[in-house]
Amino acid sequence: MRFAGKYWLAGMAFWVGAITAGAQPGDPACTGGVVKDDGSPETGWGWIPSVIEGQYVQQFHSGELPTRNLETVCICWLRTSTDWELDFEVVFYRDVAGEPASTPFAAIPATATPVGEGVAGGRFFAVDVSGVRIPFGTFYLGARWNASADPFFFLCADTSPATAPVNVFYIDDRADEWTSVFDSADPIFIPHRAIMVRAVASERAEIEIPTLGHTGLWILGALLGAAALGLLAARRLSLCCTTTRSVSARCGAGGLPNGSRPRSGGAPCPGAVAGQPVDLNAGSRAPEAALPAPDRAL
Ligand SMILES: [Ca+2]
Repeated sequence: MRFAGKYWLAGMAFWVGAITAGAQPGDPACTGGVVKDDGSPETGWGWIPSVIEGQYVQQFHSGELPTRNLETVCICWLRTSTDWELDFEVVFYRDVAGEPASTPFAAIPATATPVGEGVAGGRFFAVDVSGVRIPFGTFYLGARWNASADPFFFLCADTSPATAPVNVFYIDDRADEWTSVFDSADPIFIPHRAIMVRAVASERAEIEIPTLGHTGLWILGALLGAAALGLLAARRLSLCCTTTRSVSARCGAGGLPNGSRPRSGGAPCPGAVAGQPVDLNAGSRAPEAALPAPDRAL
C-alpha cells in the first residue's frame, strides 16, 4: 500500500512543484537553531487521503545543538486544499542501527493555521516543545499527521542543489518499516536535499546530575539494608538493657530478646537473668540496706 502513497505523492509533488516557488521563513522564531534547509521550498511531501498516520522525519545530532534541552521546533507547511488548518504532531525518535526507532520518545500535538496555499504559501510554524530532552547522538525529528482527516497538506521540501543532502525517513500506518529517501526507488526523491524542519535548543548550560547506574544502586541498597539491620539489632539490645520492668518479658538470657541467640563473644546485659527483669544498675550498685522497722512508738 505504500506504493499507492508514493505514486500519488509523485503526482502531487510534480503538481505542487509547478507552483511559483520562493516562500520565506515567516516566523522570526524559526530563523535560529539547527537549520538544514535554505528557507525556500521547491515542493512538498504529503500522503494520500487514505493514510491515517503518515510521517516524515529528518536526521539530527545532539552535537548540532548547544544543549539537549529543546525549546522550539519549526515546521514549514503548505496546502493545495481549501482547508487551511492542520492538526499534526511533532515527533522525536531515537536512532536504532541507523534508522528511527519504532516508537517516538516524544510527540507534541500542534495546529498550523493558516497554512498558505501552494509552494509560495509555504511558511514555518513554531511549536513549543520545551521539556523535550534529546538523547546523545543521532535522533530524528519531524511530523506526523492524519491525511484522511486533513488531506492535501504538505511538509515543505527543499530541493535546491546548493543545499547539503540530509537523510529523511518516511513511513505510514500500513508500512512496517521506515524507508530512507536515499534508498527509495521513487524518483520523486531524486532531487531531495532536506525537509524544512528546524530545531531550537536552550542556550543555558546544562547541569549534569551524576547517576549511580544499576550496579551502584544495588551496592547502595545493600549497604543501606545492612545499616538498617544493624540499627534494629542495636535498638533491640538497648531496650533489653535499659528497662527493668515493662520490656523485661521480651528479654531472655543475656539481655537479648526471647527467642534470639546472643552473638558469639557478645556480653550479656549486666544482671540479666533468663525471663527475669533486667536492671542496668544491678551489679554496680550496692544492695539497698533493709529499711528500718517502722517506729511503733506511740
Ligand atoms: Ca530551496
